[in-house]
Amino acid sequence: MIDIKILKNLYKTMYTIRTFELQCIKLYRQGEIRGYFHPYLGEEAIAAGVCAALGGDDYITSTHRGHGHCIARGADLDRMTAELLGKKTGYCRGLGGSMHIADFTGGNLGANGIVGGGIAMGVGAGLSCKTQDQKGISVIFTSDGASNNGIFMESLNLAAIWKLPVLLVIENNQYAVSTPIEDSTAESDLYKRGIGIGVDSFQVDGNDVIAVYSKSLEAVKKCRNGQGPILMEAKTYRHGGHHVNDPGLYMPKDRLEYYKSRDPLILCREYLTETAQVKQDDLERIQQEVESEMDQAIEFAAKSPELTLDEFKKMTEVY
Ligand SMILES: Cc1ncc(C[n+]2csc(CCOP(=O)(O)OP(=O)(O)O)c2C)c(N)n1
Ligand SMILES: [Mg+2]
Repeated sequence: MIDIKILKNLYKTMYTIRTFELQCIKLYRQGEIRGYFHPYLGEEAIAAGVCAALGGDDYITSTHRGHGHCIARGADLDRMTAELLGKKTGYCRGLGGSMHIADFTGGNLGANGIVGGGIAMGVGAGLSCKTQDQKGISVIFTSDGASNNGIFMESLNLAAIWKLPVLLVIENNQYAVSTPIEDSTAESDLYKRGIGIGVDSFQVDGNDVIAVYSKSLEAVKKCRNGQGPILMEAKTYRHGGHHVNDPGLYMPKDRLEYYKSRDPLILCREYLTETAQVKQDDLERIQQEVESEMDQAIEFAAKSPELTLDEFKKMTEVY
């Protein structure tokens, strides 16, 4: 069985992502966060499970739905919340916001407003790991809609030819905005795309953090041993519409209810208490810890200043 400490950390990461998203949705509705906001609710097990299998030298590239990846890669909630609120204490001095947050110190090369925009960048990071003899590997988080962009096959094919240490993760939430996957591809098991170009490819239940973590450990090990690239398709479902203002009325109620009953946090809690014998009190302590970190992050962000026009001008002079 997986070490209890790791199991508790997987739960903590997912609970942190969930708490962050729910609090930021509130802040968005209060007008404190501007622009777009794509919640990761329901998909937390993927970021948590994959990132727990990584080491300090590894890189990730993210998507437009990237808060979960950033948190799972160890970002500080104070600086993340400040970034979303457009404050200068944020990771990108408040200029990146939700869709362009990056944290180079954690090997997070950034979220991306361009669907599929992180794929070629991630292959580039994998190429640098290999050619510059670095220890790290590159993990590319991408999505079902993005897998229909030409850049997806082009990049994966190059990674395969060059045998790069790349783990490409498709977060298949079965929608691209309001288009269900069945309307955009005749083969909705997306991992099969890798097989045709000689890439070790598999599917995993994206709502089961234990499964994601275990399969990620194997995949990361293979990448480190020069057996990359690897394609992982993690099947999941959004808990709501495409973005915070989309009620998602096109999502069939019974399907949504089915996936909500398989909420990754519920599944993990069940595994922890029933199989791993973790006490309910321990889980509640973790939750309280996260909630107070989040309260503190909101306070920090609210008190932080925005960049002044002069500071902004000085920054842009550099370029
Ligand atoms: C190149 C590009 N095309 C279109 C868009 C508009 N757009 C933003 S999100 C999105 C859907 C993406 O769906 P998917 O790749 O499955 O990611 P998900 O939102 O489901 O996580 C689209 C079409 C964009 N941002 N970039
Ligand atoms: Mg999708």
